Amino acid sequence: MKKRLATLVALPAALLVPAGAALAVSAGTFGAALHAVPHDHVADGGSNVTGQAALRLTGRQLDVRISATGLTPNETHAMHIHGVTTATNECPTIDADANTGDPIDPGTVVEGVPDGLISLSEGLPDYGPIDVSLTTRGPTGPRSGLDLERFIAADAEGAIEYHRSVTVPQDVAKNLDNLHIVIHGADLPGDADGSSQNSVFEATLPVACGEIDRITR
Ligand SMILES: [Cu+2]
Repeated sequence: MKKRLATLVALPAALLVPAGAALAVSAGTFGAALHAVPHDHVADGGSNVTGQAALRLTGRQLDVRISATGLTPNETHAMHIHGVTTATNECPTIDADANTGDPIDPGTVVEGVPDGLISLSEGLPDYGPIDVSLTTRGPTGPRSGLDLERFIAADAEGAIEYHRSVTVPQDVAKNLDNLHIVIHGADLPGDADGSSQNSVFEATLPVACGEIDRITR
């Protein structure tokens, strides 16, 4: 009887909470289909990374599962949630290949002449800054964005299966469906080192991108 009374007392209090406050705790499930970032197939060696992400949000806790194939095998791949939280962002199209001579492009770049690749900085206007670094251990903030040794390595077949629960900033939690997931890193045929890890350009090259959509509340 005592318990029931407590419930009856609690109910009116709940009704007094303004409607908007119900959204204060962000929650729901989200998904993203990861598609290859458009590149010239000669320039990127035929890279074709595809995958999917499944996200479950409870408050600021985000459970992230990502599977992808087609990655450079046996190498780590930086993965981030990107985007300006106050705007809807899109994955870049090949039009982003402006070759404005950004410092991350290789020495062979001819300013203004597209090289068939969308570099990290060329893609940034479309998919925005790093919001969350999907590392395997340690911090997950933007400053971990290029800590390659803490990102997942693809297996010998070029596949990844990532799972981690991360704490995300409030504005990321609230605007998750404005944002994207981007996977980086490709060994390009333009050099003979057989690795993406010796060059910032290759290690950060966006290879797959997927816009995050809400599935359930
Ligand atoms: Cu990124």
